[in-house]
Amino acid sequence: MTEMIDRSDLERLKEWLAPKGQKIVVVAHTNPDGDAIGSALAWRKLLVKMGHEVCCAVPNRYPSFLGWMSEVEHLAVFREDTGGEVARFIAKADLIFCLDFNQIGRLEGMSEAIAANTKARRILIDHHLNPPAIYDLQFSVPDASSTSFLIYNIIVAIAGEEAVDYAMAELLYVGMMTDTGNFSFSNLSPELYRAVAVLAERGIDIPAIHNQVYNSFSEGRIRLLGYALNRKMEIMQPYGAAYISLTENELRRFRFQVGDSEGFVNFPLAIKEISMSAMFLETKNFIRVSLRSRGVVDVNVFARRYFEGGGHKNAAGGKSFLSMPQTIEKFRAAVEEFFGAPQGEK
Ligand SMILES: [Mn+2]
Repeated sequence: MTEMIDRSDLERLKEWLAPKGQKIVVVAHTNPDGDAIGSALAWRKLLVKMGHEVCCAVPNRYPSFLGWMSEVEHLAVFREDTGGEVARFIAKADLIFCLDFNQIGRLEGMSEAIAANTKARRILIDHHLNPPAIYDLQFSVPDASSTSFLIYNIIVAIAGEEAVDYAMAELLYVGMMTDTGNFSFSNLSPELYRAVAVLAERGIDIPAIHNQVYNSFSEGRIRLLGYALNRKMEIMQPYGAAYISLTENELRRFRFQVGDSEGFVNFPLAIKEISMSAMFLETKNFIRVSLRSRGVVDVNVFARRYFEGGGHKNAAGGKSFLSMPQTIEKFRAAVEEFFGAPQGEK
């Protein structure tokens, strides 16, 4: 794993971090998940320990099931920062770290604040495919199972294993656990488990973390899941594809909170014959498309080709500006084209 991190890039990073007291922004993506928050807050903590002034921010609020995490009080929410404190900090920043995403356009209003500071160096630490060539330094490792795993390796390379304290261990574990589907996806490596062993040595309570993240649904969320699977899941049997659609009206009925539908897209993949799953979530301005797959089915390619998005081979996302019925129609036609002849006839 450490060999995935370029030595000379690492040396340059160390050089840039050497002068103490710099103003540093650490930003993670919109609709922050466990990996975004875990990696950003762990990295923030190391930078603070190194003597820097750090502003760690995300564009909008994280889901409530992540609200228990250590250090989460140090995470600013740009959309709720009515005093403009975060924007002022960004304007004066020396370094800007972008974690767990690579498209600056994914940052809502924060995109402009970051673009406006033309003197700051921009550094990418991320595991999504195809980063744009806008960074002064980039650690882009699509093979890494999470950004938290990448950050772990960078922290160890810069400051040694002993720099990882209890809070950082907890944060990084959440990121590693959530981005690997609780250590079940295809990108697991022996190095990941070695990292987890170090985190476990810090005394983190793994069963408690698991409970906080996976067994903390609200009543509305579990009822919405039941409704989504029972009433809204459609299966395209010949292609091994499934999809779930949820309109704003339906979400309102279940008192939808941000993050409530997180992970729903994975459930159809629990059906033996299904190897690709999609979810369409209606928001005010567009329909959010989430895609998941198993094995060789590449939803990154699918998302790029049909839904103005991308991501990883087995987990990607995109957008649709059509109505819900039109979006579904487009998806069905896309599946037929993408898979060609129905599976079994090939
Ligand atoms: Mn991630």
